[in-house]
Amino acid sequence: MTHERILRACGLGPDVTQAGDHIVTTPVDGSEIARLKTDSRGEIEAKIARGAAAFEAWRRVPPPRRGELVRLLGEELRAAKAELGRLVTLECGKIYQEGLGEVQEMIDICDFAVGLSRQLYGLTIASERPGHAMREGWHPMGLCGIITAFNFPVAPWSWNAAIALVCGDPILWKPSEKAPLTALAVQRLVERAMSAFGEDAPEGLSQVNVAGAEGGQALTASEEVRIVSATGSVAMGRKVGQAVAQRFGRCILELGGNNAMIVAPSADLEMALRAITFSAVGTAGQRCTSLRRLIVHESVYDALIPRLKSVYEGLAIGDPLAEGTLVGPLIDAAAHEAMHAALEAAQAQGGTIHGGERARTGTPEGGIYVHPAIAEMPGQTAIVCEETFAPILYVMKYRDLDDAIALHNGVPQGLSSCIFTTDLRESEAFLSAIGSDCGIANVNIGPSGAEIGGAFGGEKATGGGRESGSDAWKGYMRRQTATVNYSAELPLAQGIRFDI
Ligand code: UN1
Repeated sequence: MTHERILRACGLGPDVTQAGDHIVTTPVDGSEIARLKTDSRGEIEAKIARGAAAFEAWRRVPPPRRGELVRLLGEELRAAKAELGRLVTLECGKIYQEGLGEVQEMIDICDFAVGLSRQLYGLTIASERPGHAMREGWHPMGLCGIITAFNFPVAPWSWNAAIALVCGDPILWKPSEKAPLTALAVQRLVERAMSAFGEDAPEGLSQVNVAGAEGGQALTASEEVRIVSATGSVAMGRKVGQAVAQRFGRCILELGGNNAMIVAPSADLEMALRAITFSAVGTAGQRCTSLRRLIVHESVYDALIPRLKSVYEGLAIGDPLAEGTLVGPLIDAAAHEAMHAALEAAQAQGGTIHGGERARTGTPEGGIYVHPAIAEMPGQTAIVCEETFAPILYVMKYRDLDDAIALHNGVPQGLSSCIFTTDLRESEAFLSAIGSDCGIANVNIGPSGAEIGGAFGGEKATGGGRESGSDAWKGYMRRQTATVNYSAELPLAQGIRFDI
């Protein structure tokens, strides 16, 4: 299928793709696929004002009715799964299976949010005063700005959007400059869902702002944007976090990861091998949950690492739209430079590198395809503590589990983690208060590929935010504690006497 047909199948004709001068290229072959119109600062301000106005109407709509809009969006996504999955692949280079998986995450979170729309539960609390009732309730918060990254161009939007919408918050999306087409395609689906829904979906309820960094800055600066949920680098998150904290806005940050797996002596190595490969080379190592560090017990190192190297040698690298490909391209030349620099640093720090070079046979001209790299390291050197958004797996040995956990936690980031073991003592220790310090901790599965039902996010430099399932919805609402006195007396709390 030509690039143009993939775009058209998602409703993106020349009226959209040839409307301006922001050039979008595909990492598949480096070719230009669109020239988009970008929003000026004034247009972004106008969108913020429209979103804030939409809040006035949307917060009045009962939550289960708001859920109906998200149900309709889920239906649109189901119908468009194949086309949208293909566009995800075209725009960010992940293989088609993963493109489909990303759209499935969107469908799943819509289903979750529909149920949630009837379950925004509060609490009743025992009051210490006679004839008083105390309760805690949740109210809509306001306009929610959503900043997304190129590597997951649509799913993280949906984790925020589906939940924010049922919580009563309008949404304004600033997609990555590298992946705005998927955002425009999704916005079309939202608009279809809105017209099927009826007139109680206000204009401005869901908007997209195609812009560079200034688009994100407008969201972080405006008092009207009550919540800013941002996915991206630690450097970006630091700026967003500070700007939003300055005005006492709320931030939900999902930043970098430097995810590790501990392979213990009792591990099922067959399973570990598959999990390592999927999580280290999937999305060409460009997931925030990608496996970047492998901490292997010295007793199984020689049974595992040579096999891993031979699996790596046989990986199908190439066109991500082609059936059977497992590793697609890097997003751009800058990603390749970062990978190259990291491998040079790893070597200088005592590492032995396998793979990492350009893959030129059987790969589309113009794209940047690499052989995923394994770097056997003498220890957790400086470069291992950095997140390089590329398929580099640093491998280290350990002898004692406490040391392995210390190594595991000894990096700035705290997103996802896992252990392969069949020893209950080890797995429980890993999940305990003295185990993994990450937001996500798994046993006998890799660190990537989380389901939407759990809260997604991590600690330390990962930013501390939680999105998606569990009670992450509370981040999109304001909490209200209410006390009602139904007696004819006015007793004060704490037994204070204040007679007038
Ligand atoms: C990301 O890379 O920003 O857990 C998100 C996973 C996916 C989401 C990754 N469900 O790997």
